[in-house]
Amino acid sequence: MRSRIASTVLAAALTPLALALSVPAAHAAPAAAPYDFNGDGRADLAIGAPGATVAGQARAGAVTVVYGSASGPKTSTRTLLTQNTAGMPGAAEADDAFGSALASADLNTDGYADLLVGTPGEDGSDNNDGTVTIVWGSASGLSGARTLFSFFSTDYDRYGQALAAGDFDADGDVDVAVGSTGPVTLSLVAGPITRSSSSNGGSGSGNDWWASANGVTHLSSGDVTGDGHPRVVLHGRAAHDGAATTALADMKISNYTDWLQRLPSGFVSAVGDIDDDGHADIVVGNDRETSADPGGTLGGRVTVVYGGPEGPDPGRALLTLTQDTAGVPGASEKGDRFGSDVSLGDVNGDGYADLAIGAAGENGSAGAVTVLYGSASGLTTKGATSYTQNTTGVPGTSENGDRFGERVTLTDHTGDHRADLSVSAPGENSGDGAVWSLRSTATGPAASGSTSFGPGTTGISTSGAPGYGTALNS
Ligand SMILES: [Ca+2]
Ligand SMILES: [Ca+2]
Ligand SMILES: [Ca+2]
Ligand SMILES: [Ca+2]
Repeated sequence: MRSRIASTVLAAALTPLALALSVPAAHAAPAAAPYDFNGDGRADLAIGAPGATVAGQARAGAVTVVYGSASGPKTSTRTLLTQNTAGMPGAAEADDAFGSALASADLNTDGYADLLVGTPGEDGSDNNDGTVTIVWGSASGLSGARTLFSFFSTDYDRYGQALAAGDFDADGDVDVAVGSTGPVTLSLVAGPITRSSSSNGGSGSGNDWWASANGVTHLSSGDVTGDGHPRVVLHGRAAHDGAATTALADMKISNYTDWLQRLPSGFVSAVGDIDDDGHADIVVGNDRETSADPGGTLGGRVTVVYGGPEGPDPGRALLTLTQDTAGVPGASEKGDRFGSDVSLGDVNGDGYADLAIGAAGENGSAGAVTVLYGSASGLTTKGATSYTQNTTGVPGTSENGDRFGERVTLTDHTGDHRADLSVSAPGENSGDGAVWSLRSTATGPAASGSTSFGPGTTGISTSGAPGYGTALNS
């Protein structure tokens, strides 16, 4: 079933001549990997605290970036970002919620990854218009910023509540996809985007698949077909019954909303190549109970959709995982929220993407995280491991309401080509929130030697409920 309620398109201003000139010169720096803001080959960790009080303004929001090192994210090297930081557009105001969404790519291809920060509560032409800030990478880390183009401000609110970056229109430069609420719920801002560039156009659309009241609530992307261009996974809630809706879009097509491919429904997703066949695979998390979502499951579930040349591979069965699946640690219990977040990355360095799954509701919302491993035949439960704050070697103690696993990210912070596991618990210490980082070895994330830090360590006020870790590297 295809449907489209509203679709408006701005003509792209890109000319064939500009395209020809965009071929990189021989001396150009190779684009940095996402989140490597200082270009040292180690990805850095960005942590959103949208509930943070800034200069007395409640819930203005803050982001800390902790730089990678040979031993993992190193809190002594960090950058604190708010809308009051010198060089940042705007000002920290109550309920802006700066840091609600994060994404990264080397937008200006200078060898330093750049950071995109969503501020959905920013007031503009009306309340909660929303804005997106680009902060530029450099050899010394993040510094200097600009505001991302926003084409339809009267037609949407909460612009920046979801973000993804990639060459979505397949013209050779990095674009930004932005989720919002209102008649326009998804915008494509066309690259190239540099410190001084003017707009290269873009498009915006809405769709009955995701109700305008909730809009596009989450985005992920990856090369599902193996053709070198990323597809976008969209999440929202359906207009007619509020059910989670998830679809795959090819934004190379101008009327892509007419050609959406429906995916198993959920609220979050990750894209990566679990079986290393050249087609990235899609993992969708749905942490709701059946009473809260028509696609829900007791305790929550995660579904793996294997990629193929046309998108989802029709020759491969969906793999549905719950805590009752044989080989998955734990048991499905009401409110576990298995699938509160998902992340894909090659934890053990064998070439197959591995999967981290948050279960933020486990044990009275103390929370837990499970890691499952990829293989040539797909995701397996062999070696499946769970981590909590009570795991030996992991700092802290599991307490009700911590929500450990609300966000997870598999990112190589040490530069050894193994993705390390970072986990947030936004409920830690009555809503202060905190983040844990576990270095990966050939046998997976090591609890021994793992570290933890919270807002106070990185310069953020613990007034109110900052919710440190509400967003992490995506
Ligand atoms: Ca780095
Ligand atoms: Ca850059
Ligand atoms: Ca694959
Ligand atoms: Ca692996």
